[in-house]
Amino acid sequence: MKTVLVLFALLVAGSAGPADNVRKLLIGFRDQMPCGFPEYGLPALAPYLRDFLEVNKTKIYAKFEDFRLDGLNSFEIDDLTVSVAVFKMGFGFTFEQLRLRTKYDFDLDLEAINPEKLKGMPSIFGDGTIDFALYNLSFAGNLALQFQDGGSSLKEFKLAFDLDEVRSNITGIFDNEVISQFVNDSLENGIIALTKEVKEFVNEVLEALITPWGNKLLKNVSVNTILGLVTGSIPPPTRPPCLPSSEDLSFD
Ligand SMILES: *[C@@H]1O[C@H](CO)[C@@H](O)[C@H](O)[C@H]1NC(C)=O
Ligand SMILES: *[C@@H]1O[C@H](CO)[C@@H](O)[C@H](O)[C@H]1NC(C)=O
Ligand SMILES: *[C@@H]1O[C@H](CO)[C@@H](O)[C@H](O)[C@H]1NC(C)=O
Ligand SMILES: *[C@@H]1O[C@H](CO)[C@@H](O)[C@H](O)[C@H]1NC(C)=O
Ligand SMILES: CC(=O)N[C@H]1CO[C@H](CO)[C@@H](O)[C@@H]1O
Repeated sequence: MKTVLVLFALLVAGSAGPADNVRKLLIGFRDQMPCGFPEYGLPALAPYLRDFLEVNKTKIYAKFEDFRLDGLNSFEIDDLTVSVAVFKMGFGFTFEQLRLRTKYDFDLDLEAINPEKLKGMPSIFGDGTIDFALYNLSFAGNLALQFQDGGSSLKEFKLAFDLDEVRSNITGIFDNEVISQFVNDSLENGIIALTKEVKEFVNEVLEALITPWGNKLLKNVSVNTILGLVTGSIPPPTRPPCLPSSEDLSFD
């Protein structure tokens, strides 16, 4: 019975292909980012502002004040393929500009993280300001969904990132101007030259960070909802127009 319904949904989906429907959803999401998604408990994301953020664990202390991230809505969709039959999607996004500014206070005890391998390593600390921008940060990858208990989750999630340019002005690293200058220079000139191995490591870290978050989001989303959104039989949510707030992306 379910299969018949699903096939029917596919047949009546009309002329717009699944990739077009997903593209529309993503663009609707992007346009709404300056206003946020109160129905999902998400605040405004472009810019994303937090007065205060603090992490205080045994190995790491981090505090951020006047945290501001601009440009989350600066992404373009380069590529999108949707295969409804196997619930797979391929994607490519480019964030034209992302800029992070914040006051920070940071202390990371390297030795405590791995007492054997990092024995004798000094802790990494700093207290100052961060102004950091990324240009043309792109993500390409694919995902596949699986369904259980009326919800869904990621069965597969692969990601590869790339980057054109970095600008960095972080002050107060080790409380030392020369070291801060050195780190900024290394970030600006070193990240782009990242070796394949380092990139693969970063990709894996990103996959590990995003997967639980994605699964949480998908937990209550049924196969029928996904099919409805992808085939266009469930129209994207309509919201009052969201006027973009002023973003400040120019790095001085
Ligand atoms: C972090 O937590 C520890 C233990 O709970 C506490 O002693 C310490 O004062 C906290 N540090 C800061 C900066 O709040
Ligand atoms: C970002 O990509 C666009 C399009 O390829 C290009 O015109 C622009 O110069 C790039 N920006 C940087 C900072 O490399
Ligand atoms: C770096 O940040 C500091 C502190 O905000 C500021 O005084 C300085 O002008 C900035 N330098 C550059 C090159 O942007
Ligand atoms: C999923 O639904 C259950 C039951 O309705 C609810 O308790 C839970 O908070 C929901 N989880 C998410 C992530 O929305
Ligand atoms: C605080 C600091 O040293 N900022 C420097 C970081 O590096 C860039 C690039 O060399 C400089 O422009 C900043 O002044």
